[in-house]
Amino acid sequence: MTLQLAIVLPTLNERGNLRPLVDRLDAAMGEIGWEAIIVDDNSADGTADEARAISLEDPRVRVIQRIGRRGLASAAIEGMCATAAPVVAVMDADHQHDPALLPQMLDAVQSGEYELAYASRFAEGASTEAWGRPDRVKASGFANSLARRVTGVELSDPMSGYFMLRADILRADAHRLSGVGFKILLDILATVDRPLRVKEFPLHFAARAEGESKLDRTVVFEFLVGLYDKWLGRIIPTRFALFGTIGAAGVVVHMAVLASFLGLFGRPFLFGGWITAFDIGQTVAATVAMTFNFVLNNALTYADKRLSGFSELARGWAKFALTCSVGLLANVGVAGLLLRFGFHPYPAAIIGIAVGSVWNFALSSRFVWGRY
Ligand SMILES: Nc1nc2c(ncn2[C@@H]2O[C@H](COP(=O)(O)OP(=O)(O)O)[C@@H](O)[C@H]2O)c(=O)[nH]1
Ligand SMILES: [Mg+2]
Repeated sequence: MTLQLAIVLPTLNERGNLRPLVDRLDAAMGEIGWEAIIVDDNSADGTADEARAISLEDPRVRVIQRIGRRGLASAAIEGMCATAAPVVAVMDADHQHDPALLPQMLDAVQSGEYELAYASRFAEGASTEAWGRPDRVKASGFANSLARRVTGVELSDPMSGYFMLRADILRADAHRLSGVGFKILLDILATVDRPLRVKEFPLHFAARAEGESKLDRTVVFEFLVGLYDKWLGRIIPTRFALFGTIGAAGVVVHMAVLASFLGLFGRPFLFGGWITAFDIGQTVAATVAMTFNFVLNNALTYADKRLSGFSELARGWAKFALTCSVGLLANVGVAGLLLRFGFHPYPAAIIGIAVGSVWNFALSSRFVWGRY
């Protein structure tokens, strides 16, 4: 049987879902030659071990276990580049995507009439009732029309995670994909220079079988991040833009906390004047603002590499605090130096802030949300 289709299954803690999914793939594919590539980001629940156990019995199932890496988009890209199959598909491993659509999607792509097929939760005939997540409904008409503008293709569900395309098209542009965020379909369509011929299949979107969703940024937010990344991401990288915006909000939080602290305790000098209420207020405000930044960056900027659980969060917070305190020194040092070279205080302060932010970003992306 010749290999016709590779099904890429990015996984993060999907151990219990794998065996039943492989059975369903087997049943759905019938006589078609296929392989499944499980791309696991070193899940704590032993998903990769389970995948290897399945692979021993059924060599059509292959495993890529990534160490110290995170992210759905990059996992999907690596999986799609790790096969010789002429057509590649990506789907969730949590049973939300019905494998029964695979043969029809493959027909559409193999016929040559279409270059890409995808399953839409919002096409005519699709349903999402079984999903049970009314909070995560379809992107707005506005978002969809923006998607049309960047991709040149009419899509009812540009955020779909279930699609299939010719492998050569993917490989030709794989190096230009951003890999940021989760919505790789949109990324592919926006990156390929011409509008692809796309066939849409209505999907009956199911509730996930086991485990929990990792991707709970809102659809609209996700979408805006994707668009920003395409348009301006090359000038100011997307993550840095998010990080900087959150940092600016952090300054507002800092000022608000400081103001309320001084409002409450502004009068008395403490410890004979050595440590003032202002010093304490400034420390409290900085701690609150830094924690605020940590929480928001963890939820948004690094949603795809999110830290979770008490010990991971505590360690992340401590590393973030350390990074920021060094960033603060750099900020003050640079600003002070510029002042001495005759800069006006405000531009000096702004350059100091910029240097501090770049430092914070570079270090935290590596040591807080990076490898390990
Ligand atoms: N390799 C890898 N897979 C991921 C990551 N985040 C999510 N996934 C997998 O991607 C698929 C979609 O994620 P899911 O949590 O179901 O998102 P939702 O369907 O939008 O709720 C699932 O199979 C997840 O296990 C990641 O960082 N790395
Ligand atoms: Mg899912």
